[in-house]
Amino acid sequence: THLMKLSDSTKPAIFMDCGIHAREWISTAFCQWFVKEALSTYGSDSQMTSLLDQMDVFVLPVFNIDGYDFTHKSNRMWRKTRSKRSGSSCYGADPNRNFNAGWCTVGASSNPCSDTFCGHQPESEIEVKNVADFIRRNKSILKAYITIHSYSQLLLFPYSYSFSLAADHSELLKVADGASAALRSLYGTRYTSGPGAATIYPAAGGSDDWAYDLGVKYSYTFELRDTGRYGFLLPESQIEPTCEETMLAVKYIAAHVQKNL
Ligand code: 0X9
Ligand code: ZN
Ligand code: ZN
Repeated sequence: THLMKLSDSTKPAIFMDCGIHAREWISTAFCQWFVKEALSTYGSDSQMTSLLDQMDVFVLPVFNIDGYDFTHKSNRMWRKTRSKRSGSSCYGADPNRNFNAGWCTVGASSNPCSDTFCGHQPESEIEVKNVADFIRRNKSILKAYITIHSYSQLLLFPYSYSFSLAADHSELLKVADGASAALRSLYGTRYTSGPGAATIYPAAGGSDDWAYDLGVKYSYTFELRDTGRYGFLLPESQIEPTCEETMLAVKYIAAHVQKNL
């Protein structure tokens, strides 16, 4: 993706991506919703207006484009990228195991046919390399990294590659609990927040841990609806309510980041 930014200022920024995992369709729906909502409420919603006046928000709407396309055309349950490398007949690596954070030490597989294949080396996947390069290049302005997955209704933060607590653990937990409460206030959807390893499972090579260790303090992974009834096949009727409630949590995190600039 090529982009230009014409601006006389370098504002502090938030980076958000959706669709790291191909089959998590509610994730890509959310980034689209977020952009629509941001543009349509700027100027009327005081929080959105102040947020966009003070900060830039970089949105990567479909991180794993080839995988996403594959879920529409061939296999709805595909998770990984679609890269091909000689030496194996299997395609792709798990982009959320391919970042250079405790790479392939836990909760990841070195078998190219596994759904959690970590890749032949960190950042072997072009999608991961490009995002990592962008974040490295912009690290002085990036104040938050938010990545949207599904499903399980969790709000996770570092670490997942280890059970050690992040240096900012108590602040990250406090903000996550506040964001979960904001989310729940709309339709009563219950989220659990906590560090990845203890809350979902230990797994290395994730984007959240990598961004955090690079210095992006407010690093969060959302696991959107539901808790397993429909799983990745979340019905269309739940897209709008899921996006609306998730907006409240993302805005809560953004407000906290803004307050601490
Ligand atoms: O396993 C993952 O990558 C995420 N769960 S999912 O069901 N969407 O695949 C959780 C990621 C939590 N963070 C890290 N493992 N770093
Ligand atoms: Zn995922
Ligand atoms: Zn709305």
